[in-house]
Amino acid sequence: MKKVITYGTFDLLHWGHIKLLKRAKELGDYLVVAISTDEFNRLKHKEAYHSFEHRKLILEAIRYVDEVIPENDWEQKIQDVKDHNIDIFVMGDDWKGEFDFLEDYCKVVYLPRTTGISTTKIKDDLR
Ligand code: C2G
Repeated sequence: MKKVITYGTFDLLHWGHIKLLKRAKELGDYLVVAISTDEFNRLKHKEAYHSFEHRKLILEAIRYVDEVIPENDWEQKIQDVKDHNIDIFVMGDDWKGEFDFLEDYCKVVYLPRTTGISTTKIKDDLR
């Protein structure tokens, strides 16, 4: 079984997130999503509208997602890859290069980010 992992806040879930999760799942058989906790979002200077618990509930309802774990800090990725026997790490290419250190532990794939949508755009448009 080929296991894939990806990380993110996934706030105000939109079709760009879904396209990322769909493509990530297509790279393997099992997709783990590490969702940033509210505390870690503060470290990322991000303010999520939905709480961690609610973002977790939403992600767990997505057909492409097999497991959701918390992302508490920047340092946990290597341990996550080991603990979950991950074969492929996936992120949108706005992060290209940032996680190449994981290549010692698993395949690293950056997927093209979906243009025309973002949580920030949603907030701005609604304002
Ligand atoms: N994404 C995308 N297209 C968009 C918006 C987001 O492909 N229009 C992707 C991002 O590239 C990322 C994932 O969806 O791979 C989640 O996006 P965010 O919730 O914004 O994640 P981010 O805050 O970048 O957190 O340790 C890594 C961080 O937790 C990543």
